[in-house]
Amino acid sequence: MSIQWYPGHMAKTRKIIQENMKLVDIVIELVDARLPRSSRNPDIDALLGNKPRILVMNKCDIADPDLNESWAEWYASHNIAVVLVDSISGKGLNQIGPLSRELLKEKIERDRQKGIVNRAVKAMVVGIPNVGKSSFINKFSGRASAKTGDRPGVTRGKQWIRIRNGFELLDTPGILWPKFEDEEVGRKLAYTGAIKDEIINTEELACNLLVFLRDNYPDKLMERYKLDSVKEKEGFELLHAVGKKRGCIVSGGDVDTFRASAILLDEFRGAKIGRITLEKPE
Ligand SMILES: Nc1nc2c(ncn2[C@@H]2O[C@H](COP(=O)(O)OP(=O)(O)OP(=O)(O)O)[C@@H](O)[C@H]2O)c(=O)[nH]1
Ligand SMILES: [Mg+2]
Repeated sequence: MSIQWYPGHMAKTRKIIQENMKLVDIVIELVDARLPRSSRNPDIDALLGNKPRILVMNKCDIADPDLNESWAEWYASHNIAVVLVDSISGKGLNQIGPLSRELLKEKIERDRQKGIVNRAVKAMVVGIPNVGKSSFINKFSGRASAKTGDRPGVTRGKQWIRIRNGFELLDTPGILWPKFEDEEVGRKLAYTGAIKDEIINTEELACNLLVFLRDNYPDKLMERYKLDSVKEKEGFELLHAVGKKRGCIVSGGDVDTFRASAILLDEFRGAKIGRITLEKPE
């Protein structure tokens, strides 16, 4: 997969995140619940150091409910505070306040001894492209959120969003990069739309996705495309079958596999095939 981030760009992003991190009490790391491992930045742990963190499994509404639970347990067992969130409906967002105060209880207690109470929790959101950072910030902050403006002496012109539940959010999220070098990771990211289609071979991608669905969610695949059987069928065969069912036929009667691929990927991304998670915890 020929996807490259320029090292200079990566270094710059890292520097921005590191600078912003000094200004916040807690980091809210968003991952895609359909890809709880591959949608994480591999250097995130080193980048965050000891900074308190909440891991938000976003888009939980379109991920496999059973695997949502398994992943949440997996993260909890690795001492990472985790919340399942749907940033469209807002589900799960109400857990973030109490969880943050729990994680920050020592700091809150130190503040209290100094006579400071009810100080807003300063947070920043980080995550890879398309994971839902903007949606999360909008929903979490509420429509009527007000920018608190520049804070002289604290930041160089950074904007904070003060929100009703005792938080101040940095209004620009930290954009992290996923681990593109690993072909399997790249493919999974592409299934979800986190990588632009123009730079990938969509037919190859669709075939790979069909093989994954055949092996992991055969019933959903059969149901969606009214297929009698998917067992032992190769990816391209499945793509043909999907194309046929969807009337992707070119003159001469051949299946337009390019169009079929676009349909499949589109329907996968829109969760029309069902709630699917692309990886399991170890
Ligand atoms: N079903 C579902 N869709 C979501 C959720 N959160 C975000 N989305 C969708 O995911 C897509 C990307 O969301 P954004 O909020 O733009 O993501 P982002 O991380 O800000 O993306 P960049 O700014 O490109 O880095 C949009 O189509 C959102 O509607 C969620 O919790 N559930
Ligand atoms: Mg955004």
